[in-house]
Amino acid sequence: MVAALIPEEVLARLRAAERVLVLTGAGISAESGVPTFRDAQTGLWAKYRAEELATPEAFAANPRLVWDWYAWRRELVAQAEPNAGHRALVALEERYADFQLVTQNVDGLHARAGSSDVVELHGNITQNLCFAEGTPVDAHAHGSSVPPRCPRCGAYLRPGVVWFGEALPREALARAEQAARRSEVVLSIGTSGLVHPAAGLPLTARAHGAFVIEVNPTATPLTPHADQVLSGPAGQILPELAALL
Ligand code: BV8
Repeated sequence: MVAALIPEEVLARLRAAERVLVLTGAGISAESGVPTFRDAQTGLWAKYRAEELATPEAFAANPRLVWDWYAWRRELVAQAEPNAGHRALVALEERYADFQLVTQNVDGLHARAGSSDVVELHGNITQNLCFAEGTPVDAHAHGSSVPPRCPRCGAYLRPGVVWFGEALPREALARAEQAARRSEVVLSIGTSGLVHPAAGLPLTARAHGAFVIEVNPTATPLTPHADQVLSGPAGQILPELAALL
């Protein structure tokens, strides 16, 4: 495997830092076989765009279609394993007194890799909520209804993720923004930087003096604002970075 060139300044900044923020997107799970948002949807879903299905309006209009889309994604996530990129972040976390991992991903792979205290900005695909009450529903009657219905009020269940047009969980967003304001280095990994307010976090960190490092094989709207860009797959770059620190 060709060693990725990690600039000395990246190593120096990460060695000197005490407070580090990591923001991850779908790209860190790509090497686990979980499709990213910008990858063309495969098979049955090829004719839909994720932004069209991941909305409360889509669910209200066609609950079964949206539920089945999440069932398909849940199956992919259940078969996926954390990859070397996820594991490298577990090693990195142990180096810092103040390390905050914030993810846009709903696949739960960071926690499965062993990361502690993961801030999930957009929820978790393995959870269900009552569509009417918004409250978590753990076990639910397996009746014939698709989507299943809330055992308390009979409304449909929905996946416990944040849809487009929905507010992010207040506490998660507050913790992410606090970390962005205090971090000395921010690593933005595997995100297209298109979805807000998550995409604003590295810029908030930069505005508060943080050194911004982007890990992504392609350019994003963050790239011009990054101090260093490590162009390549997270599953290759992050283990090298962790080993060199
Ligand atoms: C909000 C969970 C306000 C669901 C997701 C109209 C009304 C309201 C809001 C808006 C509006 N118009 C615009 C907005 C704002 C909107 C937004 O930003 N839209 C975009 C499309 C313009 N945001 C929202 O709606 C947010 N809410 O603003 O609420 C509000 C406030 C108060 C009260 C009411 C409302 C909610 C956004 C959250 C949406 N939910 N996910 C689900 O999963 O089904 S977003 C989803 O896409 C992901 O979670 C992620 O956050 C986002 C972007 O995906 P990425 O993670 O970046 O992945 P992507 O595929 O895009 O890119 C992958 C990257 O990885 C690429 O760059 C690729 O190069 C790289 N890569 C590939 N392989 C690798 C790699 N990198 C490293 N290694 C590799 N191997």
